[in-house]
Amino acid sequence: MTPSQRLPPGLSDCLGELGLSLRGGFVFADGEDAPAGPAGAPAKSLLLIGNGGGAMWREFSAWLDRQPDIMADPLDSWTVETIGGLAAHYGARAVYPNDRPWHPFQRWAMRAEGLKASPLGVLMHPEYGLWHAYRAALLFDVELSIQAPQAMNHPCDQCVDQPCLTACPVGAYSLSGFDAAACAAHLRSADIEERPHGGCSARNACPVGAAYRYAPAQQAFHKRAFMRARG
Ligand code: B12
Repeated sequence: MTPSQRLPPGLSDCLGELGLSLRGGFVFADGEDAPAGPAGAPAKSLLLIGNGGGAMWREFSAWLDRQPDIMADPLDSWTVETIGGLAAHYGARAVYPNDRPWHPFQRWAMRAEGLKASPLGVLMHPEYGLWHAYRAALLFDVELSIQAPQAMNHPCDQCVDQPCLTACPVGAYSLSGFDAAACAAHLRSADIEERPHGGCSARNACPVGAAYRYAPAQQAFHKRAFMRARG
């Protein structure tokens, strides 16, 4: 058996400077269908990187202001530039949520952090609520010493009213799933910038992690990206 190696020193601090954080990780089981690591063979370990709240937005916006050209997907470009650099430094291979074919980021997050899905499908975090996302995963050829996630409280279990399921003006969310077409059609007909929160009424109706709600500019940015993804 390969001895476990400690986590890359300084990685958390580097991520903190970008407004990001290490969101746990795991060691792939023997024979598991793992994505390729940096050497091309199936990776042994995975570390998940994400944002909780809007700290990343400040760093990203400052970077965007310095860019000479308009980009199609600036957040993806920023992420590849920053995390890609860290991956090279630490001998890892970075993969991103928008890579095709899609990697199972939510499944990885459930495993790494012990989170569960909210009724909206977005994973619920006991501290950040619905105001968090994943920006990259680092794949390593070595077995890292990674603690299993602690048992997490799942706030949706105690939420009787479930305001997230009734706040959407076009009923895009229901227990049978998310109607992305209805959401996109509504957004196209409304002026996102005129909404006080700039984004999704269902997500904003959730009381958990209210202190981490993204600023209206960030919410509107993600909504515009969603509309581009929907064509
Ligand atoms: C395609 C996509 C979309 C599509 C379709 C989403 C859909 N509901 O089908 C569109 C454009 C509509 C979309 C919208 C949004 N998305 Co999206 N999306 C993705 C993307 C790129 C791929 C999803 C996928 O198919 N993955 C491949 C499968 C194999 O991975 P998976 O982990 O197994 O995912 C599956 C499970 O999570 C499962 N699932 C869903 N709910 C539950 C519940 C339980 C209990 C279980 C077991 C499984 C399960 O469904 C997923 C798809 O099959 C992912 C990033 C990624 N690579 O995963 C982001 C991702 C899922 N999206 C994300 C977000 C934040 C959003 C939006 C809020 C963005 C916005 N501002 O509008 C909305 C929310 C819409 C919603 N409620 O679903 C985040 C979720 C973060 C989180 N906290 O959970 C992700 C992970 C991206 C990221 N950078 O972090 N998205």
